[in-house]
Amino acid sequence: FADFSGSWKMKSSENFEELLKALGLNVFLRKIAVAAASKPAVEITQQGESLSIQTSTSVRTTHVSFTVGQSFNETTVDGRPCTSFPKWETDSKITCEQTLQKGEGPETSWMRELTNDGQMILTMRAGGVVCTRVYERD
Ligand code: TDA
Repeated sequence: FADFSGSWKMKSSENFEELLKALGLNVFLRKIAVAAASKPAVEITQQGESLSIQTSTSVRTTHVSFTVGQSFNETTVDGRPCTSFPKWETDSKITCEQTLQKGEGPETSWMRELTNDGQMILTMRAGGVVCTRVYERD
């Protein structure tokens, strides 16, 4: 399997605000989130199929640890508790479907892929909206 380990910085982001809109965030929170999310620092450690991902921004830092093939608890981008199920889509791509623990909302998922040229692509979905963020090693 691919090794996602490393320190990553974001190179480009598409549709992040649209994603937040699909999640129901009001314009005030969206502006704060978009500004914060424009400079994330992502730190990944991986051992075999177990990953630990810390994403730091000025307003929020999240930390998730999971093993591909096993469900785990995390939160959606808008902070709602969900159960996630990560699986290998290819040997360099993890797809993760999320199920809200309570309440209703659009279907959400994320995907992380390591490209041949060493970039990482994070794709996040909410309903029909797809946000794509490209990272390179710091
Ligand atoms: O991994 O590139 C990523 C996604 C980073 C998302 C950062 C979100 C920042 C703040 C969200 C605040 C939501 C407002 C309630």
